[in-house]
Order: sequence, then C-alpha cells, then structure tokens
Amino acid sequence: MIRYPYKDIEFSPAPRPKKKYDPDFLIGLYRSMLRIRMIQEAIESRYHEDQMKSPIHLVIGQEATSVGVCAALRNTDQVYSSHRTQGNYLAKGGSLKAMLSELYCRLNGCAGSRGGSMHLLDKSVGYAGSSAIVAGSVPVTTGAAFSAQLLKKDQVNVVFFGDAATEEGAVWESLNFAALKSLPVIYICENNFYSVCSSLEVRQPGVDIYKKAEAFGLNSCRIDGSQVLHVYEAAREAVERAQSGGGPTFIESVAYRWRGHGGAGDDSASGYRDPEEVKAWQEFCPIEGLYKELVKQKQLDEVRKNSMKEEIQEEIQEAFEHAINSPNPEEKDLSTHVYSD
Ligand SMILES: Cc1ncc(C[n+]2csc(CCOP(=O)(O)OP(=O)(O)O)c2C)c(N)n1
Repeated sequence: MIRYPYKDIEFSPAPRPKKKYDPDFLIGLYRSMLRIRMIQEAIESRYHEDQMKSPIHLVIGQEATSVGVCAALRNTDQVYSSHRTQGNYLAKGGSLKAMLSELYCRLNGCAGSRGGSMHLLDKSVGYAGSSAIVAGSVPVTTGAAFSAQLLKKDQVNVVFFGDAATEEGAVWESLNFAALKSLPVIYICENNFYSVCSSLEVRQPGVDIYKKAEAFGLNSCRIDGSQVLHVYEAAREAVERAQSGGGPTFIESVAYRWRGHGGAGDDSASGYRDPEEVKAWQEFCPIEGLYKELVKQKQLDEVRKNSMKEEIQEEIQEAFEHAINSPNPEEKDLSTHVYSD
C-alpha cells in the first residue's frame, strides 16, 4: 500500500494561522528549519566516517513541528523528548557544539559523552532531556508539570514523542493524570506513520490518535506538521491554556520522515515502505513551502536565502571542528556521574 500525502487524513479544527505576522518572525522560523535541515544533512554526510559513535535518528521532513512548537515557548518552559530528539533540542536553543560533541562521544558533549544522540539536554535553554525508551519521557514530563503546579512555577512543560509511543500504557496513564489535575503540560505526538518499519495500520485499530486523547478529557487536535504556522498557532493556544490553569493539550502533528528510521540515508529498499511514497511526501517540504510563501510576500529572495545558508554552513563547520578536536573521555572519567549507595 502506498500512503499518498494527505489521502484519508482529516485535520481537526485547529487554530488557523493569522493573516499577518512580523516578517522577522517568519524569517526566523524559516531560518530555524533550514538550520536544522542543514545540520541533519551535515551529520548524515559524515556518518559513514564512523567517528560519531552514536546511533542517530534524523528529523529531515519533520522540522516544522520542532520549530513551530518551540517558537511558542519561553526559555523557562521545559521540553522533554524521545530518541528522535535533535530537531527538538536545536529548536529550543540547545547548543550545536555540545550536541555534536555528544555525537562524537567527547567529554564536553551535552551529556558528558554518556548519552549520544538519543540523550540530549541543555538545561540553560529549558531542554530538560530525552530518552531512548519509547514513551519514557511522557510520564517524566507529566511529573515535572505536577511539580511545577505544586510549586506554583510559571512553567509550561512539553513532551515530544512518536506515534508508536501511543502504544505504551504509560502515555494514557499520564494523560489521565494530567487531565485529572489540570496540569500545565503539552503532549506533542509527531505522527510520521511508522514505528521503525511497521506502518500505523498494522499496529493500531483505525482510531485517530488525537481522538483517543480527547476521550481522556484533553483538548486535542490534529494538525499538518509540515506547516510551521499551523504548528505554531496550535502550540500558542496550548501554551495559553497551560499558563491560565486550563490544563493539558494533546497535539498530533502529522509529518513524514524522509530518511530511514535510524542512521543515514533512506531505508525504503528493505521493503517496508514504497520509495514512491517517500517521493510523494517530499513534495510537501516544510522549508520549501514557507520559502515560496515568503518569496510571494516579497519578504525573502534567493540572495538572502543563499547568504543565510553560507552563514549556517560556517557555523556547522566550526561546530564540527570543535567537536572533533574536543577531548575523549579517559578511564578515570568512567565513574563520574555514576551514583551508588
Ligand atoms: C519501550 C521501548 N520499546 C521498544 C523500543 C525500540 N524502538 C526504538 S524506536 C522505536 C520506534 C519508535 O517509533 P515512534 O515512537 O513512532 O517514533 P519515530 O521513530 O517514528 O520518530 C522502537 C519500537 C524502545 N526503544 N523502547
């Protein structure tokens, strides 16, 4: 079966983008998505060198969800995530140098070389952490939201996870508790239709994910995750709800994963999805889509785009050099951060 873009997918009445935004804001969204894409491509192009001693899960195709959500957050709001964490981390402002050092397992990596790509964190920007355990961060974020509520902290707590996480009981227990206590938490389900290489319809009966969340008493919506402004508006409304004591929100953001589940390149040749399907979804590029819109509005052109790309390229080059030239952990570091009674 080929899952053609948007066939049989209905979006719920979610908040619509406004007619007018500040041009700098829009260009900022574009740049942020472009930067994530270029970082992902740079990692991918060097992965075969086998110097990054970490599994990677690229987010190419899914950038708009990270960027749209994080644009609605403040530095003090806390974000948690899953194995596919790089886009979320970068969009929240996580340090690129520290992320690349982590991928190269260097001592100055953001998790001190202990975590690799699936365990990124940068507390200085409110990126509280990510976990390789599918759905693992969902109860943790729910607990953080409960703590924020009890301590009367003005803090919104957000967790990103994939569609397969909704096959774990921990998600539904969390949603139940969050709705019961009206917690300041936002659940972002990045639905890319696949769990490694199992398609959604062989894993779940045909009930829309966001409707299940609705049944637990949460404000829920399904949005087009390749349209950054749709994502931003849904997140903004959810943030306002959380801040005003209105409780949790569940956002199902549909966006296709262009690369394989893990590692570099596409893995469609293994037969679990048709390359034609991948090609069809690539027609709906979140970055190209916004670029065309901004050109139409005369807010961006080829020259500015190219100079943006050059600037980002320089930053990436510098960050790779920093990571590669950083010290490796030594034997004496083995027990640092290890606690036992
Ligand atoms: C509890 C648990 N079960 C299984 C795995 C193995 N595993 C790693 S990623 C993954 C698929 C996750 O799919 P999804 O949550 O939809 O996220 P995506 O990879 O599509 O972004 C699985 C089953 C795991 N890491 N943790």
